[in-house]
Amino acid sequence: MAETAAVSTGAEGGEAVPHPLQRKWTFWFDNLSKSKQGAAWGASLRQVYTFDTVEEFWCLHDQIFQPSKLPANADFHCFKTGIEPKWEDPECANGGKWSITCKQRAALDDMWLETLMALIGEQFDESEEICGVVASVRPRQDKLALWTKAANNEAVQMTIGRKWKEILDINEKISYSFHDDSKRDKSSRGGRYNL
Ligand code: MGP
Repeated sequence: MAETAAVSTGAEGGEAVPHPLQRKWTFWFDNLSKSKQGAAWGASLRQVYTFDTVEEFWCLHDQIFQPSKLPANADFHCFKTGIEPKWEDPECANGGKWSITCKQRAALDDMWLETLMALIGEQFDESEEICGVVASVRPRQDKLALWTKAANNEAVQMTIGRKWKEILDINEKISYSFHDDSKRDKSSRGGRYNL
C-alpha cells in the first residue's frame, strides 16, 4: 500500500516523476436511474478515464471515483483497459464475479479503495485472471463485485476470493456467481462458490 502510494521527486531539479503502473486501467460510470425506459442494458454505461500512473490514480480517486459520491442506482467500474464491464466482452464471457454486500456507504468506499490499490499494485498472484471491480450503489444494499475470467476454474476463483478477503480484512461471506447464471432468471443466480 505504502509502495503504491509513494510519490518521490526526480534526482535532478526536484521535479515530480510519475510512477508508472504495470498496466492501463479504465474507470467507467453507469447511472442506471438516467436510463430511458425500455433502453437496453448498458445504454447509459460510459467509459470515463484511462490511467497508468499512481499519481493519476490518486487524483481520479480523490476527485471523482468514490462510491459515496454516486447517486442512487449507479455504478463505478475500474477495469483493465480493453475489457468492457459487460458479460458480452470476450474476456468476461466465460467469467463470473465474487460479490460482497455492504451495510454502510463508508464501508463500500473503504473496500473499493483497498481493492483498487490491490489491483493496480498487482497484489493478486492470479492477476491475469481478473477483469476489474464494480461498486454499485442501490437503495436496498450497496455491493462490490470483483469480475474474473474463467468461472469454471474453481481453484483459481477460490485463490482470488481468499486473497480478496485477506486484502479487505473481512470475515463476511462472499459468493461467486457465473455470468451465464446471471443471464438466466433470478432463481438460478445463487453463488456457485462460497467463502
Ligand atoms: P446485475 O446488476 O448483475 O444483477 O444485473 P443484480 O445485482 O442482481 O441487480 P441490480 O438491480 O442490483 O443491479 C441486473 C440486470 O442488469 C440483469 O438481470 C441484466 O438484465 C442486466 N445486466 C447486468 N449486467 C452486468 C449485464 C451485462 O453485462 N450485459 C447485459 N446484457 N445485461 C446486463
